[in-house]
Amino acid sequence: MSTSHARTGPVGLPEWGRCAVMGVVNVTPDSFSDGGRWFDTGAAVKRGLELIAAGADLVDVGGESTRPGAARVDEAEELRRVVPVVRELVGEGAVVSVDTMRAAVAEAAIEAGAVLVNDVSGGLADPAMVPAVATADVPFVVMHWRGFSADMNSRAVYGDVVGDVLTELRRRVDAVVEGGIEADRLVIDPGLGFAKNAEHDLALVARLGRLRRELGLPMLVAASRKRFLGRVLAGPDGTPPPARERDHATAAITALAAHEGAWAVRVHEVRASADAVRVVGAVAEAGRSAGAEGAV
Ligand code: PMM
Repeated sequence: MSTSHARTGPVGLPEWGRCAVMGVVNVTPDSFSDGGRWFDTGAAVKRGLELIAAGADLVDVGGESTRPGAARVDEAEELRRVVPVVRELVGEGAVVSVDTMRAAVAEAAIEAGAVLVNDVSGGLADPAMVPAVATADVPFVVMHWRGFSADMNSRAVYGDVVGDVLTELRRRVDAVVEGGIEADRLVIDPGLGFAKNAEHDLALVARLGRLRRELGLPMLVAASRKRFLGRVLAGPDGTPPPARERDHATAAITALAAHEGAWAVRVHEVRASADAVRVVGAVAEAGRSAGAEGAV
């Protein structure tokens, strides 16, 4: 496995020179965090363009909900939801990634202009995925995943969550490289909320820098509106705020992720995260200048 790259992101995508902001376009009736608000093509495209206007560097289009307990959508329906939205957003000049576990959907989205495949199963759900991405030669997100959403909560069992996620991700990265995807096309993702409880997610966020350094690959962090943030923000009676009231908390994770050198964050509301990334960049720059002054 390759462990270092001069680039900060995967080969095949623009270099943004800072943590990129990926805006989420869920073309689903049942996503846990935005509840189907962007379900038809026109509304989904409009949402994608709004996210770009708010500062998104790329948009991630998905047609299958992966919220805990979610049932799978069939392939024809997923294609129907995703492909026209990808095509229209690409036509508007957007950099588009496709969030899918299916090779056929990835292929159709790439054909429609998508330039990144974001597979939450890291190629495990569909054996045709890795060969399809290898052939298309596009960047690929390998997320830590232990099984489908229907029963993933029962798989949230770890000895040492950070060590176990590292080991399992490393194994997956080796497998996809073995399967023909170039290592410099890969992005890793700790898979917050996937077969993980709030303590697991927080422990992983606390060690983002270690995950990035030890795997030596660009890292995507997708904490946006997730349950662990609801747990952190819960009132005295333990009731978490609804998903849409977790955007400030999401921006806090963006600042931490950017500080730890994440390649990108995946978020539902872009503006606060784009601002957080700019602030982290300005502080880093000031730190470098202060360091240089100190050296004079
Ligand atoms: N989480 C969701 C969907 N897609 N992709 C990546 N790479 N990482 C994630 O953690 C991830 C993802 C689920 O969240 P949503 O339903 O709010 O989009």
